[in-house]
Amino acid sequence: MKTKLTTSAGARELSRLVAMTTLSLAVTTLPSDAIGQASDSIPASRLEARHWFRDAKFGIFIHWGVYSLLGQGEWVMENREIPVSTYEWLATTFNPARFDARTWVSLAKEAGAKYITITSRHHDGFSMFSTAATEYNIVDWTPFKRDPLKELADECRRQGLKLFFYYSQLDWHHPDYWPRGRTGLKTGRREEGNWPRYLDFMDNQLTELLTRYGPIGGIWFDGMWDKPNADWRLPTTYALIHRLQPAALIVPNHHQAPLAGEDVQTFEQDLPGANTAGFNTREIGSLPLETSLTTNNSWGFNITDRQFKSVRELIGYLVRAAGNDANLLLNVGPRPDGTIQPEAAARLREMGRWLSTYGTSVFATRGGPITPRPWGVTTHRNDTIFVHVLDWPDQVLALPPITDRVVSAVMLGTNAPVKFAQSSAGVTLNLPMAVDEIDRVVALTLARRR
Ligand code: JFZ
Repeated sequence: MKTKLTTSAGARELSRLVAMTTLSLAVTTLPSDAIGQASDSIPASRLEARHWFRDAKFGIFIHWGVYSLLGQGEWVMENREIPVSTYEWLATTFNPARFDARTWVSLAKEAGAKYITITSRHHDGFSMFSTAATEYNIVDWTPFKRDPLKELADECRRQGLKLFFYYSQLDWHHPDYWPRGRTGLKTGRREEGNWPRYLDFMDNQLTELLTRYGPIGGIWFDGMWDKPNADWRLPTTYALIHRLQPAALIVPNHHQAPLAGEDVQTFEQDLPGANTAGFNTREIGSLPLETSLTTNNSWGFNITDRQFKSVRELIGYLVRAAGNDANLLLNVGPRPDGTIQPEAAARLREMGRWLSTYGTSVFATRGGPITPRPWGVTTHRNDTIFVHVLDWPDQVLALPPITDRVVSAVMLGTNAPVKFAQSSAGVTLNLPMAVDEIDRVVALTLARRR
């Protein structure tokens, strides 16, 4: 394996290796009786939380930590082979004076997002919250001395967004992360450690995250792929989480078919079922789905990454995710001073502006009766099917047959009637030719609720 890895290429390289061993992971680390989460034993509050999650459709992912200081992404410690001692010094300089929870949450809200998922601890092992489990945390280790997660949790509650905590199981700093996995091999740590003690450390931190921040949306796990054959004690950890907050969702980023106790199936840089990124499973289960996406090509702040996706692309992604019955978790990597890059903020605001008109065709919908097509997708709610025409140059669009009778068709936004014809061969729509429209959304009203 290459030792120098760029963020995405590195992760991709790893995941190819990981893919070969994932099956054994699923089988060896999860005795079937240990988690025992048959669907009928899931409490109503969590089923309700899953339902909320499906309706939410749009979340903001935030990668923010000590690595933001260097502006080279969240993998900089690994990619530049920074030893623990040097990185520890770097961490003493973290002082995001311009961090303001209200600004971040307001932006997420303006974007139309319903939840935020933020890095509480990434692979660099630095805790971005107050914790008694290690001094290596933002309150005890830095001049900042504040707990941004607490400020965000309070602000999210005020503004009605849910907050999820990303939590890395992989750690490039902790001495007890041993035996080592595929990464974190050049950090100058002693070649010894106590794995069960590391797992206890994680459980202690998770206990803090689940007891000190009020009700949270859930935990977004990442990093098991570093040691696919290790015993991660998932049954214990998952049971702990479900005991402390029965409604908190467990969102794993292991890219396998879901394991017992988990609530959401995730995809990364790909729509469900697709696998252009090379590390996603094509197997789609029955859990709520979420797909994460970078705004440019980086998760953590990258000062030279100018490859921001256009508003059209981002909205297209959100809509196609919805048409695939999945949420979009769209990432921003705030700068070390605590501000969000204007390029990202502007795009989020534009998405919010679009959603203020078209949100009804996205939020609280489910994937529609017509499976995703190159021209676009369908979503549906009650007696309405929303046809999202994203990429179709023509006026007439022919849809395959829909079982219910269509009684009316209008353009969402203007309510202008759309001529249509329904036969056993399908439904043809006569669309207005608006060349610059991001998404021509046609609302079809059916004779009855589906
Ligand atoms: C992970 C992290 O390594 C990355 O820094 C970022 O936080 C992203 C959201 O998640 O990237 C991954 C995770 C899992 C795999 C590949 C990349 N995987 O399972 O192959």
